[in-house]
Amino acid sequence: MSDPLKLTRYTGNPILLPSSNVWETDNVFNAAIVRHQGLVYMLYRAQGLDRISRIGCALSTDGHHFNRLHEPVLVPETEFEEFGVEDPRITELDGVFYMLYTAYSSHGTRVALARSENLIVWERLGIVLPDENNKDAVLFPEKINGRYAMFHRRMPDIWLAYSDDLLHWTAHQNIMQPRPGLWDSQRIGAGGPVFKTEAGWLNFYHGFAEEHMYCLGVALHDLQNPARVLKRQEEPVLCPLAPWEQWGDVPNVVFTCGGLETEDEYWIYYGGADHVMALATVSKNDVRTWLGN
Ligand code: BMA
Repeated sequence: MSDPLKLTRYTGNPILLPSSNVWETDNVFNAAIVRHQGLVYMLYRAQGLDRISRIGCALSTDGHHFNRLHEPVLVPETEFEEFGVEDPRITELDGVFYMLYTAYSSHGTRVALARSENLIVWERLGIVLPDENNKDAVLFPEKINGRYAMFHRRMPDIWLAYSDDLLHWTAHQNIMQPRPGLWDSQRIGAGGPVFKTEAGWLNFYHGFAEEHMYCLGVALHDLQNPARVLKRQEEPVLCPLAPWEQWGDVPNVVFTCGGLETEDEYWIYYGGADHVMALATVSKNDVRTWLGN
């Protein structure tokens, strides 16, 4: 048995802080990450003094240094978004970007879908899981057996569902549950879009335990049938240890909504303490070693 897989923090963390823009003076966190036309786009959840979540956008050439747009790209509009639009996860399918996000209102939390061709102008497609409190939904980067696939979260578990049009979801399956006594003992939720490897889909997910701590973990899902969890590490890959992860708006939180694949590494972007954005990486060699165990 080799050592457990761990993420390594980027030394320049945190990589995005709140700014003097009124809609993002308090917190910038839980961002989707996408490569597009030679740039890295970070679409992050932002909160100002009104505590309403909006989605801001920052751009980078190297994935480390970001310049932000001064206006948010998605602001609450519908009755389901009264308290905010939260935790975007973006997947590119056939040249179109799809964002699943949490619409939060007095109705509760709903999974909503929007589409864009440039990551700046978004068109709402609606609530995709009506009449249920749900969040942490993320689309797979390709169809599986001819259908779109997504993870979502029915408390406290990760679920899988399929669709032909991205709007109507069927074949819901409960595929992964919290593990008593471990760091993910209370509830779990998917992270960003899964990464494809020869061995399966790599899923960096979050888990929450009694001590009120959010950590990140890793699981591997079968390529043809992601409901089959082939491997799931007992230890977390990242827990709140750095000051910006332990102290912020909500203490002791690392929470991911997206990452990037480079030639040699996976880059996992995450919110620290619901307050800032940070980055941690893992080499593909280490992942291969972990897969071989
Ligand atoms: C979850 C989500 C995340 C948040 C986390 C920790 O329920 O709301 O946006 O980062 O709690 O507060």
